[in-house]
Amino acid sequence: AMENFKHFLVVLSVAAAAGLVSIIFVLRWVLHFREGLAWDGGPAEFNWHPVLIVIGFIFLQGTAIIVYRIPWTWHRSKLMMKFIHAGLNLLAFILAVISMVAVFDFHNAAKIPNMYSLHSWVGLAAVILYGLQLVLGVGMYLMPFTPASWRAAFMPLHVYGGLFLFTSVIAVALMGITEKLIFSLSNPKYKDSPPEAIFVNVLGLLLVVFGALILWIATRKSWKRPSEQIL
Ligand code: ASC
Repeated sequence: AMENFKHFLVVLSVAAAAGLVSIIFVLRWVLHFREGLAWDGGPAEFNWHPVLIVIGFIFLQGTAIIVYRIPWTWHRSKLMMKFIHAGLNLLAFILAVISMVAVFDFHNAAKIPNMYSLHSWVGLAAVILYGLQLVLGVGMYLMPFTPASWRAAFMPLHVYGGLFLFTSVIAVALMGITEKLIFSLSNPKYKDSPPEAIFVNVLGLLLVVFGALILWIATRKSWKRPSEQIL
């Protein structure tokens, strides 16, 4: 049991480090290499998009997924942990919506078309399905009158849906990063590997590592909340 706990701590620490360094990297990307952050219809408004996605849709969603696995929360009530899980996911959803408003605003001001790229199609689908997952999750697991049989029947879909959406969001972020580097690097171009290209490629790698570790933590049966290991 002690060995199990130590392994959990190591993986959680590396995941937290990868997540926090990703946030530092996306901030350095927009503040040092790009136009900074502002809400003015210009490129600095677009820059809220990657920043809010990495903080909300990736880091907070990843944290929400593994909150039930944290041993020092196991003395808290299940209901309290459900509120934290739902609250983090709600915050992630709100930040994802704001991050999309920043893109549409910037596109419209600069007369760039909306919703033509694969990044935008899969990304919008992910935000819509995430909203659906949130509404169904609250309805199923936070409404006191929902029958236990419905909760149990829906749980495999809720778990699968959550892991699928989290994985999809990371894939969509990698497409967005690639797009942005191809669009914005000129002289030297992306293919010439300027410092920004290398730096942002590393950001993409960090997002993959964070995703891989969250999925690992979420799928270890022996790391589940004790009352849940029987399920
Ligand atoms: C809940 C809850 C669970 C599931 C389970 C059904 O509301 O806290 O762990 O539903 O009871 O699988």
